[in-house]
Amino acid sequence: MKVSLFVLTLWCVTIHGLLYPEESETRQIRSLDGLWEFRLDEAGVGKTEQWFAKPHLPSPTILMPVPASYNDITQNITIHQHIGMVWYACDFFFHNTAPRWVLRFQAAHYEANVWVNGQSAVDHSGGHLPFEVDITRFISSSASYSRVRIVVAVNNTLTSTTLPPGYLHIYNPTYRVLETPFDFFNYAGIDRSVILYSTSNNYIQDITIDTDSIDFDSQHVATSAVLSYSVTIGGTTHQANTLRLIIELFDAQGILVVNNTDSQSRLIVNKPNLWEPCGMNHTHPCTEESYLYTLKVTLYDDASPMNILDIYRIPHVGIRTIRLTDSKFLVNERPFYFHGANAHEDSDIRGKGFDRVILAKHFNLYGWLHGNAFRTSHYPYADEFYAMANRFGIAIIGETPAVGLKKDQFVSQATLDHHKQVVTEMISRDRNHPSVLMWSLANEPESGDPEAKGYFSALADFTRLLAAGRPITYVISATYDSDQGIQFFDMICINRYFAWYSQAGRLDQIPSLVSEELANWRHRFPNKPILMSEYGADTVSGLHNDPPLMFTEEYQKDFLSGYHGSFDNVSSIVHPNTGYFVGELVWNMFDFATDQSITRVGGLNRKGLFTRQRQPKAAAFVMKKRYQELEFIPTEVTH
Ligand code: GCB
Repeated sequence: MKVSLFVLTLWCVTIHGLLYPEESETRQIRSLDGLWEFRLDEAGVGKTEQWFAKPHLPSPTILMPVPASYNDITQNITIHQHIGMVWYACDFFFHNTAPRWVLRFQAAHYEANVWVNGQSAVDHSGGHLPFEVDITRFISSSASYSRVRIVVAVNNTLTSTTLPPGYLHIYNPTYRVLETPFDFFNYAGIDRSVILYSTSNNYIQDITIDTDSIDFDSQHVATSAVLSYSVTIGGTTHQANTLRLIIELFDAQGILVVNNTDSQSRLIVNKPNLWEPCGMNHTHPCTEESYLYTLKVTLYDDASPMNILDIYRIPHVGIRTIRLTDSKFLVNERPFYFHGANAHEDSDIRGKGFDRVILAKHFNLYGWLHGNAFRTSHYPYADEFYAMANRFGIAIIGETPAVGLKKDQFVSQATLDHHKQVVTEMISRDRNHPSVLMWSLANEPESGDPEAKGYFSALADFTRLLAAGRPITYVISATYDSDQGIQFFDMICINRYFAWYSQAGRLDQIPSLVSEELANWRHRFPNKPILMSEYGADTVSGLHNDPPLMFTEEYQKDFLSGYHGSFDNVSSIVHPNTGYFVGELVWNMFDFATDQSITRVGGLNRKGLFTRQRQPKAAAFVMKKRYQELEFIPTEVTH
């Protein structure tokens, strides 16, 4: 089929997914990661003094690794706790070997302004999602190579309308404090990779792919699946009448399964291999790979035979369905029970900086723990986390950076608009990942506030139109009888800290309090499954006491175990007919950095099953044993 002009003009009004930069026969990729020039701009004068137009940033500059948060790279406390603007710059030789070049930042926290060769190229607000700009126009097209300078100003100041919000208090010129209504350090800088990639003038701009349905036989073997897809073309329009597409789906062995030439259509896959979360009794262990297909899209120009313009592959197409009943979370029509631990993008020295060493260790520890799920608390993670989760069958609850919302935000149209923008960017980026099973739109808003009702009603209505087949939720700290917003969502996710933030030290109180809490939520919302999205206790590695006292390894073990009986009593897999509880996620997988405070020894939240250096505490072995046992609970097919 011809790619219509309609499709070509549509991209002007649609927000596209910013396809992950993949190398191909037609696309070159160049990493700009490395040591960049860096300096603070404490006086906030860089823009008026036009630092972006100078051959060097004014001294003093230091070398700063990209990607990394800048805070913990030096011994300088001023850099560690800086609030405001910082500047980065890098020069490189650019070889003019393709018609179109795109500069992409995988993320910069929070507000970023980018100049290329002294000219303003792109601005972005929001610290956890990618942004990119076509920089071809800034570069000489006649020379075969040229020197290019990129300058980036990054401002980490949070305000009442950023996500997450923050409040700057200026007590005097030397005493400024950024109050952050959330419990993690506000790491900042260019903390994910910077990439330059090429395309042709006409190029594949966006691809979406979803599993519409799967047919099963009486043994619950999948007999066929229907996938729907859509491809958007970007670029100059003069060739539109002669542009053509080929869409091909390959299996894991690289064998062509099905193809099509429409820009938007359906693919029927016979005897599909399904993507499944690991570690349920009927699937693969979490150390083995889940089944993935590859979608290859080829764009070519019919007017010039064999003129291939662009090739893009999505290497992680998973065939699977998601369906909620009033008491179960079904994946491929089998009850799925989330079990694992949430995390932060956080590690020594790097802060939030993306690092493949940390990524690989994270997933190896997940396999060791037999965890099959985590929430991207409290913001969208680097794309590479989702790619690994697709591969190993780890379920993800993708979360926005809306943590710590209260009345100030609920009454602000600017916040709601920005929240919608972030939801749109997150879903556009992550919708093709089979691992993403649900969207969480916020963490612990003050949802007992009457103003929360209208805010979350509007946000839920907006998100449903984009949700790409996933349920939506937000994570609740409010009480069951005060929450105003979750009525508009599909699932109840609650964070509870009995015997920690309340009933301190009273492990004996946990079972009755947890059971009562779950029963109360169920009573108010009999049609929504419930998940415990956080529970945990700070634990200083190596601190012991018997009987168990708070902060000891013994306490963490007994604290976590204390919750499990109550979970099992209403579990949707232990009690398929009466259960409604669909999962448990420990807070936290690793100790992580926070602001300094009297409750955070050494500036760390120590609720990790593992230390920040990724070594297990005693409770990690308790959780590993429990998760291994959970895998053997047989689950019943629902159709
Ligand atoms: C929570 C928050 C999380 C905190 C945690 C804690 O409820 O969602 O961000 O880190 O409690 O340890 O206090």
